[in-house]
Amino acid sequence: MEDSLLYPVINNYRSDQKLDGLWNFKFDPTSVGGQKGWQNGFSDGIEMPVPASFNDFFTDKDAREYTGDFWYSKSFFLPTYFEGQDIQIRFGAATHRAVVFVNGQEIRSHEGGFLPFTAEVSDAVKFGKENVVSIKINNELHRDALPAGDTLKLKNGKRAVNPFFDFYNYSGLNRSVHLLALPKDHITDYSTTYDVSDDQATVHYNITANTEADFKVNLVDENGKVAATSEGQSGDLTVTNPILWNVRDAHLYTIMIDLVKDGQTLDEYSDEIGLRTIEIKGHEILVNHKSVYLRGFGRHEDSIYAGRAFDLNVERRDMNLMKWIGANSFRSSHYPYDEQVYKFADREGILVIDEVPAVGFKMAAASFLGGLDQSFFDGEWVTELYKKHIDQVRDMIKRDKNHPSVLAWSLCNEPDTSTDAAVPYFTKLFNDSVNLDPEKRPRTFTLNEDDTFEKSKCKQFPDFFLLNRYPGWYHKWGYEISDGEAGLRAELDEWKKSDIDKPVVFSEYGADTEPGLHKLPSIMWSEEYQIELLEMFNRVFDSYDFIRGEQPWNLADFQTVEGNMRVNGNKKGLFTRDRQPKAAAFYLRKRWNKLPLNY
Ligand code: GCB
Repeated sequence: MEDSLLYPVINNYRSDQKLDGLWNFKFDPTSVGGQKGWQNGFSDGIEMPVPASFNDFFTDKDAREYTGDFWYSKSFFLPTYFEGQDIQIRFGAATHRAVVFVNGQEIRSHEGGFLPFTAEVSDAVKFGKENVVSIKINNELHRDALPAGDTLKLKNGKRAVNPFFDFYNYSGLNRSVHLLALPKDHITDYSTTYDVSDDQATVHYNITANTEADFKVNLVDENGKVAATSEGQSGDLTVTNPILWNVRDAHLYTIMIDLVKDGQTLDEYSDEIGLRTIEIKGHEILVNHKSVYLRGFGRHEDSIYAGRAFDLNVERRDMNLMKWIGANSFRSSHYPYDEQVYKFADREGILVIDEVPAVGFKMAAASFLGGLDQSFFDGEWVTELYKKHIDQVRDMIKRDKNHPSVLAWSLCNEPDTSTDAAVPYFTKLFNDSVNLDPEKRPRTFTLNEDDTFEKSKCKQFPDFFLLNRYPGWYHKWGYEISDGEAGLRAELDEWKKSDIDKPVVFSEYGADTEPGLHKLPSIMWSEEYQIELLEMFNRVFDSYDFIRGEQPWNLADFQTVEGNMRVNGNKKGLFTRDRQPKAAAFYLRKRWNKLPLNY
């Protein structure tokens, strides 16, 4: 687990300089970079933008599909006034595993392509001089890693990935790189929990630091007025007549933490938080004790040219589209997104189901793309996989716990839960993660079609259910869609009859739709069929009280591996990949804007 995953800030004690821009880039297909001294930096590579996935910049297929080791290198100047401070380089994401070098010295390695990690480089840097950072990255897929897949060797000697998941293996430095200078004695983390009533809210806080110290804490409202103060490493901040953070009606307070030694402030960290509670009661999802019906999307970080790079412009557009259509939530399918996404959601009052990159834990998913037919959790890779899985759950919760927008943690997408081998795996995962979130937000995973009410052996674990269902598309499609509806109702009748009194959210359903394809009467792939499929699901949702949310797949079209099931990617978006509406978006907008919040 990372020591600190606090998002970088600039103040009197902390400096944050982005190392984004052009880096030098090289493929290393035979893994000889280390022998050739690339850890010392190089200047004979390709100029590669950061943050970005390297893939779609290339015009030749070998480069776009490149699988194996690759390197980035950049020089940076470190001013003498940083001497005596803790110098760190923070990588927002490197897909999927990385080794960091500074001035030739190996600093650390990291596994996991969707979460940040920090290299402590104070002992390796030179002040008042140019320094070189190099990073060796590897983008192979394995069954014992997240997300799961295989790496194949083609007869021509090239490597290729076989992802057990349906999104392109975009690779590289997909998020910003930060050069940080922190005081030697510094705050490493903080967390909050909340009690709220109509006229009072209490923030219980807890701070960690790399030293023994005193702490002063202020809570400041949006007008800059101090709403509460406290002292000590943990304590309470009580606000009378608080303005609560509510869904689509967000209000943020700033928590300002000072680390003090001998009466002198040595560090300060401030962050925006929202005063609100989250609970599951019976089949209701409650925010501030009030029921919320989720409407929104599964999404991807995906756009043209830069692939999976975080792009503030795309995110701004996506947030506007979600507001326009009347969404109040999304799932960060199938990996934790860039921190700035959660900051947006905090400000817009949008709830997030935060998902760890545990996807592809199902051999049927592999066979969808030509794989094997066995239980995923019987595999010899499971012990190693589990270590990485729980490690990334820890880091995700550590990184995102202070966002008011985070509603719940999704610990896996569509695992194979219909076999006995899944039970010990998920028993351990749910036990080991129970205390990670001080707020104890609900934990869940998505269940796919094979994991029906009858077949899943893991229904005891989630605090609420996320169902991914595709009648009308992957089965009972086209003219047979009425049978798809009947099947869905039959399954939901079983849920209803059972003693499971927990909310069910439909976290995926949809139809691939080619924008501009119109047909009367509808056929699959036409804009008309996408609307008919959504209408069918909505009729079903409206018939069952315990369904507490609808998140069709996907907000926008996105890139996948090529194959006979995909025409230039997955087209189940309500919006195109360039974020323009399909006809179904107008249909959904009407429905969602009519539904009350607690529908
Ligand atoms: C799923 C997966 C998602 C796919 C989707 C589809 O069940 O969770 O990653 O993209 O189906 O469209 O096939």
